[in-house]
Amino acid sequence: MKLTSALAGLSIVIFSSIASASGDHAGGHNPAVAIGIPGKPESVTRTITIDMWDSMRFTPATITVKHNETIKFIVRNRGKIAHEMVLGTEKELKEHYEVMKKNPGMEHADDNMVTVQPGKTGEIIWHFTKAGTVDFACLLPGHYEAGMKGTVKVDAKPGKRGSTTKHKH
Ligand SMILES: [Cu+2]
Repeated sequence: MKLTSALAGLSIVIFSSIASASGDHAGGHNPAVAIGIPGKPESVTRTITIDMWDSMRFTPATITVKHNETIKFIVRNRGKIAHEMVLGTEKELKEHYEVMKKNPGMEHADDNMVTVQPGKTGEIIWHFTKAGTVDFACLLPGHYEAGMKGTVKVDAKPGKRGSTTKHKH
C-alpha cells in the first residue's frame, strides 16, 4: 500500500520534470518547442505514409520536409503488436522512453504522438517550424532499444506555407 503510493508519487515527480523539460508534454502548445508545433488540418501541405513493423522498423525511417511545411503523417501498423510514433528531440525521446519502461501500462496521448493497434492506421499533423532534425521513435518498452526510430530532416529552404500560423518569439 505504502509502496504503491510512493511509486505513484515518484512517477508524478518524473512526469512533471519531463513536462517542464520538454515544455510541451503536458499538452500545452508552447511555440518555442524545438521540433515544431501541432499542425492544423486545413494547413496540410503534404501527406506522408509511414509503416510500422514488428521487426521494430519504420519505413521510411528517413524523411525530408521543408521548413514551414505542415505534414499529415498517415501511420500504419503493419504488424501484429501495438506500435506508436512519437516526434521529439532525441533527448526528449530518451527521457520519455525511460518513463515508459518503468510504467509499461502507461497511457499517453498528445499532438506529437499516436499509438496504433495492429492493422490500424493513425495520424499526426505536424507543422515543422524550424530547420534541423526532428527525431521520431516508438517508445513502447523494448522497441526503441531495438532500433525503432527515424528522423525527419527539415530543410532550411522554406516550403509553401499553408495558412499562416503565427508564433511568438
Ligand atoms: Cu513499436
